[in-house]
Amino acid sequence: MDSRRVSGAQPPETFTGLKVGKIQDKAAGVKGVTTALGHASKYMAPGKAFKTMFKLNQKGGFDCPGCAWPDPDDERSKLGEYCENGMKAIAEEAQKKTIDRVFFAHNSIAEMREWSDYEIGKKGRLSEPLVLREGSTHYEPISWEEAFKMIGEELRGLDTPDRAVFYTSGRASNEAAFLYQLFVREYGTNNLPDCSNMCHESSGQGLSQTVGIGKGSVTLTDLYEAEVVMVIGQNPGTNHPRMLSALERCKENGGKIITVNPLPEAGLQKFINPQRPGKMLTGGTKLTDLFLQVKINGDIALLKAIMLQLLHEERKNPGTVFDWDFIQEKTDGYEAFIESLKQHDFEDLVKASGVSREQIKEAAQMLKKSKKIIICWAMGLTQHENGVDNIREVVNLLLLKGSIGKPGAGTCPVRGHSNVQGDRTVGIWEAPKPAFLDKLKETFGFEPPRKHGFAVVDAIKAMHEGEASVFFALGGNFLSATPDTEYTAEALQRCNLTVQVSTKLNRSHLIHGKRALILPCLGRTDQDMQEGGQQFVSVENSMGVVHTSQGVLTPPSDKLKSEPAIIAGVAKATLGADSKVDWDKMIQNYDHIRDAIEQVVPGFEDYNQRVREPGGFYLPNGAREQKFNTPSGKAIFSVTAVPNKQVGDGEFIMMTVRSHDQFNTTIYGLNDRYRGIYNERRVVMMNQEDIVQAGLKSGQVVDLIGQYKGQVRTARKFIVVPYDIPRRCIATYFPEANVLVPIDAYAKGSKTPESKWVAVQIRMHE
Ligand SMILES: Nc1nc2c(c(=O)[nH]1)N[C@H]1C(S)=C(S)[C@@H](COP(=O)(O)OP(=O)(O)OC[C@H]3O[C@@H](n4cnc5c(=O)[nH]c(N)nc54)[C@H](O)[C@@H]3O)O[C@H]1N2
Ligand SMILES: Nc1nc2c(c(=O)[nH]1)N[C@H]1C(S)=C(S)[C@@H](COP(=O)(O)OP(=O)(O)OC[C@H]3O[C@@H](n4cnc5c(=O)[nH]c(N)nc54)[C@H](O)[C@@H]3O)O[C@H]1N2
Ligand code: SF4
Ligand SMILES: [Mo]
Repeated sequence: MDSRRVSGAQPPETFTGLKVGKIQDKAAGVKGVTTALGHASKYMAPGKAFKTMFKLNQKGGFDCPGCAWPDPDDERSKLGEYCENGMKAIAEEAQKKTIDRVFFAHNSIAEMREWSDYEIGKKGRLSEPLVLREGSTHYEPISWEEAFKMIGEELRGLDTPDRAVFYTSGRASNEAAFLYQLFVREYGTNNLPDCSNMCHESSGQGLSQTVGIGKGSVTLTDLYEAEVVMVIGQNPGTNHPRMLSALERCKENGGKIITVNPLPEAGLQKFINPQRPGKMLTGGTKLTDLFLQVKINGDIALLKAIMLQLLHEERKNPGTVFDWDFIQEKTDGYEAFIESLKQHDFEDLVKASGVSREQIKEAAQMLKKSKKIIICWAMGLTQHENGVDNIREVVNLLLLKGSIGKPGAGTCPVRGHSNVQGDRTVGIWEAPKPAFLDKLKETFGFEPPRKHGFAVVDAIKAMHEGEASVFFALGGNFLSATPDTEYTAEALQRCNLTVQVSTKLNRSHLIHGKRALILPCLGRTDQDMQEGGQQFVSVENSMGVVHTSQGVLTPPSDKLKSEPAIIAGVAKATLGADSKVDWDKMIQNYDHIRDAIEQVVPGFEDYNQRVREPGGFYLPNGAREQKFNTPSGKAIFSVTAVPNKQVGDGEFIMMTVRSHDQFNTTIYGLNDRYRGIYNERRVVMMNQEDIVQAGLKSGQVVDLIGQYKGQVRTARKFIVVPYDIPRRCIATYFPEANVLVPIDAYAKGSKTPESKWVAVQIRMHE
């Protein structure tokens, strides 16, 4: 299959000049702070940089637009609660430069498609609404009024609302997200795919089935108090940097850390806390006590091997390893689970995991004595065919130890986008629960659609097959974040209208439908003035705390609208006088939106009052109190199979990961400092012995070829970098390698694309 069917859908193949350095064994420290400040001062006005830094993640300040890691409930560092990557996220958003009609008149879409993602991101903030008219080569200005009218007419003209797709990325606030789903459901569809479909959907499914809530159960304080924290399939040093401070506190309290990863990620080995100067002098804290270098997708085998070992110890000394009171009173399915576990051969599991028998036994020893265990995870577990089972297996281990719903113990899926969890809480979901829809109906008096809508993969297919013809995105970069880039590009191009609500230019603006709109919005750092005065929004972090976020900077252009205001504009133009919602009132003062959320979503009682308390409030969480919202009211042990996925001869298992200099598809820079890879993203990390065996050399240029159900996908021009990674496993960066992730390869039960398991061949590039 032609590797580039849609021009400019993938980033260009040009190299930027690889430099390979040492793999780092520690994270942050002075280097982190200076890098952060360097970023801030390069792209932001100096006053702005400091203003934002000291307001970031402070009570009453704004929420970091980076990841969803929570802020401490108690005292917050005077030096600022931020990290290197949080500062990069802000510098990226609060750029001095803007782009407007002059820029777009100069640069055709065809020209912009040739730019790298890094270049695209550095052009500046979008500053006025833009339209691409049918057959045109350039975006041109359009008034807000006219843009809303165009969308309204297109949506009203569809034979069914189900022909429109409404995507959300996880940066949208609770207020924007609630209003968006309200509009979409009043319009008549549940087609609300979101980035979560590609992210923690497997966690949501796995946790709901077993402990009755699709979110984690722990708080930050629990992490400080845990006896053992397992960090599995996650790279916090890069993706959740302030988690390292929490792990440091855990260690200081005597806790132990086990990490499970195919790569020895820097941050997990050793951490120098930049916000504790005293600590910096001592060389930092060693975080990981035991590193288990698992094969890609060897986690179920590993967890089963550990549990088999625990069972063995429990049999030797009954009552000393498992928490029998908890198992008997609070769980279902123990017997069937143990029966199935016993069927596995320990040595087979050892082999399938890729970890040594001695290390597995050591892990079991550490867990055996502990009563307070937390397991943290992210994409290394969720983005697999067996992603849901991975989570269920994690829960099995915690249940055996009674390690959930008590201090220092529980589940900790670490969320990605800063409000992805809140978006789901307030209704962004293609598969809403009937109770939620009933409440919408009761509150607003319209009949919400009951049929489930499209998740991300289904939405792409529907557009590709002509079943959907309008694509609307509230944030994100759909083209580059989704799997099977060329296929997705074709899908978007088949739409009649594509609309992107965005802060910055990205590739999804350049691969568009027959007509396209860019609607520029305020970002987290911007002040949001409405008729009722300056507004704040609210977000929910990874641990279920809802708190405010209020921008501090003057917006880069007076032609920007807030996300809620854009949604209200589209809703009015689409639904007209028939709408049951007073859209103007909602926007006049966001307290009205919060009042509506309070009426519809349980747990938001006195929302407006409680969210104004410094630090916000915790949402109810049954699992945190051992109240499991399952049909039996008990937590459920699961029987899972060891994945039996093999690659063919000469094939490798590829995982796509983030570099240290990116936030998803936003490329801040070209370095992956901790991994010692500089100035290049088109690399493939390979085991040295595999390189030799395949007749390749370090620095060689190769093509990656995926064969899936008879289809061939190619990603050309990647440079071989020898790396400490298990045999037959390779790693590339997302989004360069997304073209190789087949649209039909996704997790059973959650439809999360298998971005961490792609079978590929490696060929010398000719
Ligand atoms: N700076 C920065 N911060 C971010 C993001 C970003 O792009 N940049 N993205 C945000 C988002 S949306 C998300 S979802 C999170 C993502 O956070 P992570 O999940 O930490 O991100 P990934 O780079 O996808 O890394 C996955 C980790 O899992 C490991 N891994 C891969 N396959 C396996 C496996 O089969 N088993 C095990 N045990 N490990 C495996 C990889 O080696 C890697 O260390 O970060 C959020 N925060
Ligand atoms: N191969 C592979 N693919 C993956 C992953 C992987 O690990 N491997 N990870 C997946 C995961 S975990 C996720 S979450 C998705 C991410 O998918 P998305 O959320 O769709 O992607 P982002 O790159 O985070 O979106 C960045 C864009 O959002 C816009 N933006 C930024 N801030 C704002 C804002 O405040 N408002 C609005 N309206 N727009 C804003 C900017 O225009 C920016 O270009 O990607 C997934 N794709
Ligand atoms: S850990 Fe995440 S939320 Fe916290 S400052 Fe860093 S990027 Fe922002
Ligand atoms: Mo994510």
